[in-house]
Amino acid sequence: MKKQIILLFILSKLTLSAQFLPQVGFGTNDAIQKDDAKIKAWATGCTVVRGWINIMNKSLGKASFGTESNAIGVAGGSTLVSLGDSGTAILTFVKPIKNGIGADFAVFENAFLFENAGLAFMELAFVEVSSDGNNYFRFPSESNTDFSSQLNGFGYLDASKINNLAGKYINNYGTPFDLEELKTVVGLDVDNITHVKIIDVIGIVTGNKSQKDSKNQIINDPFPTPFTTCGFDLDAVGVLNENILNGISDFSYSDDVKIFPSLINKNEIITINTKKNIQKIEFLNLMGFTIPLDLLNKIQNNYQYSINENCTKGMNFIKIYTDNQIVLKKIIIE
Ligand SMILES: [Ca+2]
Ligand SMILES: [Ca+2]
Repeated sequence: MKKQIILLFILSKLTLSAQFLPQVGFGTNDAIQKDDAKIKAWATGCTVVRGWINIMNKSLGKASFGTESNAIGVAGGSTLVSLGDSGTAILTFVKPIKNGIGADFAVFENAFLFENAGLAFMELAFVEVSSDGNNYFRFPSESNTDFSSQLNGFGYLDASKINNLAGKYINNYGTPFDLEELKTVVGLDVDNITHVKIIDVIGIVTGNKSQKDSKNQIINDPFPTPFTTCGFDLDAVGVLNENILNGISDFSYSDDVKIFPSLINKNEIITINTKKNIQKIEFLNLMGFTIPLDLLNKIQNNYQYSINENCTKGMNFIKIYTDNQIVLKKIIIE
């Protein structure tokens, strides 16, 4: 009898804890399909700091699958970048994200369904935003998945127990985030979000590497996943609400980075003059399509790059990454 009561108690607790929207295909949900017309833009820049294949056994090294460019542009499942245990990705955009009606951006992972129970193999990530590129603020997350025993590397999760963690929905369906939830945060301008940071949830349920949601519950996520593809597999970040008044014109203004000529033909050379250290530059068109450009020459403060065949004609941008700033400069290709 006692056993039955305990079982009933556990069952009712499990039912109560399934309080969030279910997986795509298993009832009303708020997933953003990748072709949804509400998506106005996609991330145009991505910087990844890889995490470990197994944070408890660092001799295995770090995740290595995919490249940063795989997280740029439209969602589509086949091109991904794996973050590894506790790995991070920072996404940037041509125009800042603003707090409009409903969800403001969506994060796409490659989770897939397990049989027919609404469960899916997914890997989760915390999501943070910044309006200055320095100070990041985390969305309050909840994971009601039981954490009394570790989900192994092939474990399945129930989306209805998860809220505000990226990776909740299956591939081609983004997990939405609404900046309204962060509008009272001091130091954050929710109408001018320039950076979105994705942080792999390690997922281990015991020891000092376990991580908690904003309700102080340990997050159970498949662990270990000892492959080069381990950790959160970032596919894309789509923007639903853009701040069309800000962005390009603001970014373009930087007196200490000069570019010439601003009118150029393909296969000609552009020069960027700056005292700053340039880490890399990319060609960027208005559709958010980017091409990394190779440094040909550096003479004192002049960095020279060739505009290659793949660069599109018309008005475009050169995105310049310095040590502490990203600068966009307009160029016209004839
Ligand atoms: Ca909103
Ligand atoms: Ca993980």
